[in-house]
Amino acid sequence: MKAAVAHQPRAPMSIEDVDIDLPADDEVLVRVVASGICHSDLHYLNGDLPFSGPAVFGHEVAGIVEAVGSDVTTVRPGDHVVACASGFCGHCTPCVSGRNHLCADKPRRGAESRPRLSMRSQPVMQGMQIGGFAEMALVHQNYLVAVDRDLPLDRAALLGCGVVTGLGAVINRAQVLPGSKVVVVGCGGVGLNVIQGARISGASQIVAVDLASAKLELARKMGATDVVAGGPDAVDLVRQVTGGGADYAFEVIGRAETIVQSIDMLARGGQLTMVGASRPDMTLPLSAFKTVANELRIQGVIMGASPFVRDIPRFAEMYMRGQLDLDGLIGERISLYEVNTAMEILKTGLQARSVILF
Ligand code: CND
Ligand code: ZN
Repeated sequence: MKAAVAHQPRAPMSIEDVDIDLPADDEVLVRVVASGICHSDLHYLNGDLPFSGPAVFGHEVAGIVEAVGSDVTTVRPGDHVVACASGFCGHCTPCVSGRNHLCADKPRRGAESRPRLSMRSQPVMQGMQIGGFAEMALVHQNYLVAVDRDLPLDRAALLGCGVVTGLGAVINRAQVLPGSKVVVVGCGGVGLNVIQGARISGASQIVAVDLASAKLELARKMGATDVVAGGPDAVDLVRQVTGGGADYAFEVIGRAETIVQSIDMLARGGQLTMVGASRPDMTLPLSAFKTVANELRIQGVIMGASPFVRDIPRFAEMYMRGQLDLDGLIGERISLYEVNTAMEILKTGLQARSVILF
């Protein structure tokens, strides 16, 4: 099968033939129909996060089940499915505590087993155990959920990361209350879904902050009531429009400067949720005094703290009922051969999600 193969950081991926194994007992072979391009893949390709090539990235995937292993009970051939990086074992303490996004024993093939992906008999790393920049993906059944066949698969793909991460951060982690004031710093594929989550939760004011004016326009379409240009003046402007700061801030970029800005945008008693991924060695200058005196709450969230097998079908239904906008999240539909150009566009921040169609 054809796949976009990353051999090293800071170099373009190349479209090559990659061998994919048959499903093991608990695995599912998916014919990929759509694969979204998330900034988390760019963090690896940029060299912010380590990987050793060759590797196939791509984790925002929707497709059709082609074949299943003998122990697979959750999906059948022909089912439409969405993959999610929050694969879970179902047995560890986080899983049995209802937090399977924090699974401590994520299912994977061990080093002693044949690799799922290979090239010229050498193993190929499968990004986030999904490897979605490819015609086929071989994944553990607990990385998949079936969705309604009426849901278009290009939009379904977005549910697997950008939507679950953004909506989940608001609904599952921050638990934004109706009538509150929310600021969202960074309005990309994930941030736009934080805005939608705030709208759905009944926030009375949603302030979007981004460097790109095109993103701010899109943010308004997703529910932002006010927009503020990113940069050094953003904190003062947000404090002005909110009349003293937001009840909830979401940082959806992963940069120290914007995290500090997001904290400074909070009203007393406010809560920051950090969504953006950063380099493992990045630290923050945090005022301990202000954090205590203003009773600030600062937390992280991974994959929207989402029990995705529950949430993805729910979010799909919200789309079908017109409560969630997925159509406006797609900036462009591309072929696998345009994946490097799409990564370059992602770096500029000018466009919403690019989705590869197979
Ligand atoms: P994307 O690149 O689409 O969006 C980032 C946005 O931030 C763009 O619109 C930029 O214009 C904007 N931006 C950049 N710098 C600034 C600035 N200084 N001030 C204001 N706006 C700025 O990225 P994405 O939406 O795909 O992902 C966003 C982050 O979320 C990224 O770090 C990704 O890795 C992370 C993420 C986290 C999780 C999780 O589970 N916590 C899951 N998926 C993605
Ligand atoms: Zn992602």
